Amino acid sequence: MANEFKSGFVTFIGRPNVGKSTLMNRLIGQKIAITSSKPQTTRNRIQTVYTDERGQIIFLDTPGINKAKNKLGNYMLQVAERTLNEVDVVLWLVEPSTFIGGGEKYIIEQLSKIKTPIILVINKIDTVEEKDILEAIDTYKDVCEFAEIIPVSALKGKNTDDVIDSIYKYLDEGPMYFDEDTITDQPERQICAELIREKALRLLSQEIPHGIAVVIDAMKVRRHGHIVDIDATIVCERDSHKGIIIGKQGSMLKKIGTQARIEMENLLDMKVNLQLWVKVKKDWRDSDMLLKNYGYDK
Ligand code: GDP
Ligand code: K
Ligand code: MG
Repeated sequence: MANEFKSGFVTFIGRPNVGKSTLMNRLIGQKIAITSSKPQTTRNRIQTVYTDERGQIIFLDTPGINKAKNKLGNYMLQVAERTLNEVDVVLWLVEPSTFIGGGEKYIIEQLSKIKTPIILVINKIDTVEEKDILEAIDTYKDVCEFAEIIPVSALKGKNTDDVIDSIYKYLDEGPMYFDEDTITDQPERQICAELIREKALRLLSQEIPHGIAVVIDAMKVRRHGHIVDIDATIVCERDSHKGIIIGKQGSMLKKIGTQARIEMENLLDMKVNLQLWVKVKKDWRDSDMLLKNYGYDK
């Protein structure tokens, strides 16, 4: 019999900065460039999709499981607990340490209530020595019932393939939920806007970037040829900011555009013709209407 196609849902938990985003990018990044992405009904919970010949893994975001301080916190906690119970595998990321802090203890408490297989991922092993890894394993191995314990470096890509292999052990036969070329439910437009914002954040001085938003005005694939025309606007709060964003004879805007374009071409797997504009909208951050218009209505 041919191998069955497996699929299932996986969520990451772990303290801030333990490397969840880095690991997620690493796991899905090695495979595919986006050529299509369709919004789904469960969209706000789905983050990324990994597909290979064995099956499909959908990585979900879990709202933080920090102690609840108010009603909203309580609600988030319930959602988080439900997510932990509903997924097929939980990946818990920790640092290679022999100290189990308060943040970890709270997570352990939550994990003790669920029946989902838990894979302990000890991340950032590139920062310590072999013996420290062993000590960390020793520290953690009995705090929960783990399906697997995997030391990795998400940053360097060390042992990250083992994470995928281990996840598959705990998935059953299932459907292909998304096209094999889907890697995220985020619309391409939004990712392209974020790429421009990221470049602006990195290239501009401190004060301006917080006052900017990026809007994709148009995104059209040319009918013949492998090229997409993208028009985008950087919105800022002051005329003086506009001058800085554009730079001497357009030099700053050109830099932002070039860096963003290169990443868009990788992402879309197409040539990109990017036209960037800069507009001033005073106080856009205080205007519900404008916030909505710029995609921040959540
Ligand atoms: P998150 O808050 O859990 O999503 O953590 P991030 O993925 O944003 O990572 C936080 C920081 O840790 C970033 O500066 C990463 O570059 C760094 N980081 C993540 N994984 C590793 C790793 O394997 N080794 C090292 N040295 N740094 C890492
Ligand atoms: K972070
Ligand atoms: Mg993160």
